[in-house]
Amino acid sequence: MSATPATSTPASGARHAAAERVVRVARREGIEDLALKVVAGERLSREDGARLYRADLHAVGELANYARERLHGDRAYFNVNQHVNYTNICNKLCRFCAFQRLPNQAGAYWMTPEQVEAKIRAQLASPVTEVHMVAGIHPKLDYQYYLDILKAAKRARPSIHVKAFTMVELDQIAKKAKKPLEEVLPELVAAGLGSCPGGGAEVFADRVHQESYHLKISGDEWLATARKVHQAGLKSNCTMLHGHIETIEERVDHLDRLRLLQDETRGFQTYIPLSFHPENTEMADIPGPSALDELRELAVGRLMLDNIPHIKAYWILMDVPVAQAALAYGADDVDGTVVEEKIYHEAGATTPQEVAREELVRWIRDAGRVPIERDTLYQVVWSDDPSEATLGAAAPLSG
Ligand code: V47
Repeated sequence: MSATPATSTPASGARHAAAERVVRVARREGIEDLALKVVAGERLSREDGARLYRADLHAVGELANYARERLHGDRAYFNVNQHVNYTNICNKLCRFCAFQRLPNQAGAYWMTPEQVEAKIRAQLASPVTEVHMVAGIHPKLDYQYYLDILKAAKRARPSIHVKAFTMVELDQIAKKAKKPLEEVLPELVAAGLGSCPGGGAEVFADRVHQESYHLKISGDEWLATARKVHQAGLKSNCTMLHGHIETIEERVDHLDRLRLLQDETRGFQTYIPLSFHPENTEMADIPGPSALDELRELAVGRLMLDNIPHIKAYWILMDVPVAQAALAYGADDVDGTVVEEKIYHEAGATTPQEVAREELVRWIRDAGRVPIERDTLYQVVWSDDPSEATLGAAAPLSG
């Protein structure tokens, strides 16, 4: 690398110094070639990805932080949201899930549209901008039900953005509608759907699909469904469920397949690595990932997914201090206030089920970042930094 950039401003000087530092640290840990690629904005290969999983964590973290700051500076995003899990009845029997119930099992429930509406009305005093609606695959719910719960959400709070239905739910909804998803999506949008969450992707590899979630759509089907969602003009998130039976190569394959679809559609907003929570699941003998594994997964995600704008450290999954540290390991988003998280708490999560907006702001500030409240599509809702007032949509990807 040259010692000084050709036209030097304080900002370009600082970027250059940061680049020199990450290359130096990477050299010490045997990944200088990867650091030079990242600094030059070159794409990392699958082989590079596998090396990131085996290299020194803190060198990988520094590199991911470099990529994160190049995109987002000191900004860290959060939102004021509310979860509604409209049913826990599910016929997919995923071995990693503690949330699912069979129809006659103790604790099984489904919400009527009126109950969904009441849940959302109950939060009217709080400045919620998003409802996150995901659930099990209840085989008896008909197509009209899904339209009705969207309408119920909008009736309760017309301004709310409804982020609902994973690719797995969308597959079920189209089957119930007896129509192609391409015809169903505009009807869901007309009823109130705003975008889709990233769940249900698990690990795309066929081996993992067969061994831990074989009744659910495959990796190929998840990607094909996401393609249709993006082609319908909707944004979605994407995830990977890590820390169970998958290998490093299967994780890299998963990330690469997300990246290839994103090259095609540009529809993914945010990648969220979901750390496996074993309690009360059929895979309870597996310990699940450590905090260090979680940091690495976020960092590798930032470095491999060079075309996905945001990386989320979902605070519910990890202790708050880990989510704070994650903001220096590639993550730029911590999710939101949540209100009544169920999926991870059934599986042993010990974090609170919700958090006040002011607490999120404090956590982010304590981590040395600038908190930005965003809406679901990353429009700025609030910031205490006056320069953010004109930020608008998500910062563009560079490199
Ligand atoms: O689809 C289920 C996973 C997902 C377990 O898009 C588990 O903003 C770990 O998708 N251990 C649902 N993971 C959660 C989800 C999500 C969460 C937060 C934000 C967004 C977003 C999406 O959770 C499921 C499945 O992949 N899951 N059980 C478990 N025991």
